[in-house]
Amino acid sequence: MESPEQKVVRILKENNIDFAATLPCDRIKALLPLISRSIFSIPLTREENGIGICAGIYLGGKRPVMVIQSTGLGNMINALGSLNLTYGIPLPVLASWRGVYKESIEAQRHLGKRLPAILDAAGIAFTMINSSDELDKIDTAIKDSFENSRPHVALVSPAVWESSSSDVPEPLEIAPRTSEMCSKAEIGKPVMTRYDAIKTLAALVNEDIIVANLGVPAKELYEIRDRELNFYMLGSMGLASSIGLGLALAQERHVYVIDGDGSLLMNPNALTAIGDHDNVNLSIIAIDNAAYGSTGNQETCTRTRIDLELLAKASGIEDTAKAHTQEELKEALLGRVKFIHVIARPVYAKCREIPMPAGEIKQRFMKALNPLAS
Ligand SMILES: Cc1ncc(C[n+]2csc(CCOP(=O)(O)OP(=O)(O)O)c2C)c(N)n1
Repeated sequence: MESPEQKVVRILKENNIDFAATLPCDRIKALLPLISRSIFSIPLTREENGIGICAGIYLGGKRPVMVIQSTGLGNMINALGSLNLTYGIPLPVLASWRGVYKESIEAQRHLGKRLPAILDAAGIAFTMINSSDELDKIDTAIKDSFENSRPHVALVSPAVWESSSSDVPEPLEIAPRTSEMCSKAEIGKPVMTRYDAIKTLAALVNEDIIVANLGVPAKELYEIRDRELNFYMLGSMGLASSIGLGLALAQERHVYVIDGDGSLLMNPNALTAIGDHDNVNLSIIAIDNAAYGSTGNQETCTRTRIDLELLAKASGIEDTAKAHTQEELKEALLGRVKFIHVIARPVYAKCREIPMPAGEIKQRFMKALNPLAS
């Protein structure tokens, strides 16, 4: 007889899910290995980062799902609102719903019991699944998400898995390995501006994708060279490189991401996720002006302490470079270096707003990427 876990995997497969971004919950420890055996799985380190990766996967023409613990929804609300709901990007989320059914962990209860009200207030569609008899509702939730281009959360009660075997899968063997990091970096006085760096990139791309970070970077790219293969972020700070990773995983063009020091420091999980995926067709251009430039140049800790290139290396990204000049940046871009640390001057530029609503940015981009899709 089909177990509840097997039924969930069958529903995911029947809905042509290509990628599953996951973060564990004890209640779904039998489900997760079953999913990863038949669907390309991306282990997450923070759920919000999964929103960016899954958005990139969808924009790249593939179908993602997220499988997480319901507590993670608390880490996702801004991104669900400012990315998925703003652009109309689908995302089915299977959330192991903690805090409400036979819950022994006190810390789960506060958020868990309020989740339906929180999702409702945030305008996020959700379905409660209280027993294994209701698992077909997952199918309906996934279809709703893709047909209506919106996130849809299935809150799956632990009651669903009560009849399942509680055997814990054997842990993977840990292979011995050597890690080595030897690096001395000089960060000189900045000469380039972010505008110079974006101009250098925009002059080099042809069939490549550019994902531009929110705020001034997106507006500068629009002004320098608007093109259909530019994806302009309007919100979801911290997720530019995550969207880039999802795009690189889902399709074959090279993806350049214009990211910023403030944004990368908000979500360094993006770097560990990229470091976890070898050979992706992705270059992160981390424009480090040592400031939250778009909000008035408030300083970030790259001014004195943190070297983003070393952070990238420590996150597992081996192919890195620093660029102080447009010539150095050009060389790194042509070499498709994975992480390019651009040392830039903070300039508080006033740029006009991008005169395109989010839905149009998405549609134009997806059409250019896959002209045959409807
Ligand atoms: C969660 C969240 N916090 C704060 C902001 C406000 N905000 C928008 S852009 C930005 C600065 C981004 O700085 P950085 O990534 O360094 O890029 P820069 O503007 O310097 O190019 C901030 C703080 C936001 N949009 N979202």
